[in-house]
Amino acid sequence: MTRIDPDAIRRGDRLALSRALTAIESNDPAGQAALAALFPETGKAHLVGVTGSPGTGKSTLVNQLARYFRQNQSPKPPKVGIIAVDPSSPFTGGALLGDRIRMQDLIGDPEIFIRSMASRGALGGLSHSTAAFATLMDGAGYDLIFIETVGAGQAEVDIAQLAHTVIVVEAPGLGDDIQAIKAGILEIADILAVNKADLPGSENAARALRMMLEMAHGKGSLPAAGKHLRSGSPIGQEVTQSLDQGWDPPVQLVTATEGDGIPELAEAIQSHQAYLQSTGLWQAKEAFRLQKDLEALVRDTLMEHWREQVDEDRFAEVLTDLVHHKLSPAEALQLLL
Ligand SMILES: Nc1nc2c(ncn2[C@@H]2O[C@H](COP(=O)(O)OP(=O)(O)OP(=O)(O)O)[C@@H](O)[C@H]2O)c(=O)[nH]1
Ligand SMILES: [Mg+2]
Repeated sequence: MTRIDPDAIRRGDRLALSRALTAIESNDPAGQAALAALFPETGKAHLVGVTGSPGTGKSTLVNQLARYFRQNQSPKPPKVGIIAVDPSSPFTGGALLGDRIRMQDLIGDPEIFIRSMASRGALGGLSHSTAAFATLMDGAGYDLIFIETVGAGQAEVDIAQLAHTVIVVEAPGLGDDIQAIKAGILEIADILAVNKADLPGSENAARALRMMLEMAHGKGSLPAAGKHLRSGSPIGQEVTQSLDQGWDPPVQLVTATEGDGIPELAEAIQSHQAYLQSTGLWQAKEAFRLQKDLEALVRDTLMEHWREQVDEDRFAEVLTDLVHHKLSPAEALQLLL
């Protein structure tokens, strides 16, 4: 086990933070030890998820937002952390390289910390590691943390659970917008950014999204911010039920490459934060995420303990009987536990 000094992370030592993140990724207990030491001081950072189809301009957008917050927020600009989650790294190595180049102009700023993550097989899964990354950055004093994920299946559900604010990035010419909406992307969006507004079709895409939103958030439905809190969390339920004022996800046109629309997007991010804090949803989201995170961790840990204890031959035997339909899954479970 490597030794990582939590005080160094607190002081803003980037190398110490970097080493802690690496330890988390590789299941080195030093990572969790650092996290445990910092944990009491965390829970302050605003976690902003940025998700959407590949190539919509998420990295370019995050780059611009980070710069904007650093340059235009007085008196004290926030320290900005960026986590680029890459769930399928063997296939998107090129994209990651692109991210590095695009994010290059942020690198000179000592108050911006960028880290990409390609973690599989970590206890608690990818979302657990992402949460741990965010917590460590929070402990290192980063006030605003962007988490970029490619919106594909589970990843977008995970980001809705982790982030306080979810920005869904769309772009014209990437196929059927309705398709993206079907995939549940509207469910999780607190803010919709239609990027590449310099290209034809962006106005139409924005209009289509606004229409879909109006239908989805019509009378009687829950506000987007509370939606994914409904299931499984008693705390979330209480808060969403007591909400008398909802949040209407804005649809904003941006041209990330030029910086057009970035100030408005930054403002929407801050309004959403204020909304969460004034309604109690901020705490509800935090509680819900910690609950889900703990459950995933318990599940993985129990599974690991069980695999260590179960007799390999016995397991193979039962599995063979299951495959040959001599045992039902429930009977197999009875024999193994
Ligand atoms: N025309 C135009 N191109 C843009 C804009 N924003 C980004 N791009 C281009 O779109 C491409 C993809 O941008 P990225 O920022 O890497 O997109 P991404 O969503 O992070 O991509 P992945 O991480 O691979 O999913 C790049 O070539 C950008 O230069 C924009 O506002 N207008
Ligand atoms: Mg990217």
